[in-house]
Amino acid sequence: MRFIDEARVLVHAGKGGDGAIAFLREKYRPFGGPAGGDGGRGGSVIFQVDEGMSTLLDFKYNPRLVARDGEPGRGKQQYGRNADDLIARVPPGTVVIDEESGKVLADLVLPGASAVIAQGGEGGRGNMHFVSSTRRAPRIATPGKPGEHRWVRLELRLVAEAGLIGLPNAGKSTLLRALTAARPKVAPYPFTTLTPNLGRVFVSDEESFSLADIPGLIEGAHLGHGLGIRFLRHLSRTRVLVYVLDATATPGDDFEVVRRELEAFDPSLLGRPAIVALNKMDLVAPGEAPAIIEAVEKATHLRVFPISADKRTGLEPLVEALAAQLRHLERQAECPS
Ligand SMILES: Nc1nc2c(ncn2[C@@H]2O[C@H](COP(=O)(O)OP(=O)(O)OP(=O)(O)O)[C@@H](O)[C@H]2O)c(=O)[nH]1
Ligand SMILES: [Mg+2]
Repeated sequence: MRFIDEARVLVHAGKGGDGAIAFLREKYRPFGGPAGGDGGRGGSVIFQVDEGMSTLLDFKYNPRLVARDGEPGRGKQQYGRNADDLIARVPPGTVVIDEESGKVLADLVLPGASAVIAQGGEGGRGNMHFVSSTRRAPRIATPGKPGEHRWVRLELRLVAEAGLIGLPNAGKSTLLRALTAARPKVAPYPFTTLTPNLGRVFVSDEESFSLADIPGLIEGAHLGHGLGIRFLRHLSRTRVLVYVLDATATPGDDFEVVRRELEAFDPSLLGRPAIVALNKMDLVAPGEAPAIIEAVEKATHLRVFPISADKRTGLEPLVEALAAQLRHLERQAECPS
């Protein structure tokens, strides 16, 4: 399935049905009084989270969401039927932005969360409401109100608690495969991963967290080099960053490159809690490992976990540290001091 994380969509709610002008005409009551009913409400356009979805692809094929109009009122005091709302399903993490004002209309994260993005028009009132002592046979009814309509931009920001970032080929996708059931492609060349991938890490029976694999960054990504930096948007909800560094390359320098690109996208990312997964340690001679680890600790000022994503060694302490960090942040969020 194609991963699409941006879309532009027209939302158009239904118009309310018009109120009716009608009079009761019965055999023995030729002028039985005004009996025009109200029009029905127009359908609204509602966006709702569907946990099973992971892309905005549907909206590429169907960029116009038009709800039905309400039915007009009828004689004999009959109301027009309300139109059904149009429910558009979106993946968790979808942000709905009004194109004209740039305002965020909804940020839909939790399963089942929903928001009315275009409100259906109210139905008009039939002439049966306009009777008064001086106006016995009103020929007045009001028209249904138009439905709201607007262009909106949809942006998907993955709901990932932790995110893997690093240069191409560092082993991010290999690590996601080792820790989760996700199956991103792995290959010995840069830019294997072209779109973010999401998986769930199970720490224990009761504890798990979501982990995103973000496509590789290179020097100048903020200038459009490589795949650029737009995928960094998917880090906006992550609470912990994992710098994946290749121990056989120049991990200290690579860290700086990645940091500069993060800063260019959003400086607040630099303040995000982070740890280092120093990868490909299976290729490092045992005698050299301590010096490399120490050098990376010095360069990054972060906790460094030597691992081999490929051989699946050193993963347990890494997962435990991530889980502990997330637990800690959760406690802080619950009782901020
Ligand atoms: N020896 C060894 N090779 C590894 C390890 N982790 C990953 N590799 C290899 O490194 C290459 C790149 O791995 P990927 O997981 O595709 O790297 P990536 O960071 O996802 O790369 P991009 O998607 O291009 O950004 C592949 O050939 C992997 O098999 C490791 O721990 N040890
Ligand atoms: Mg990859």
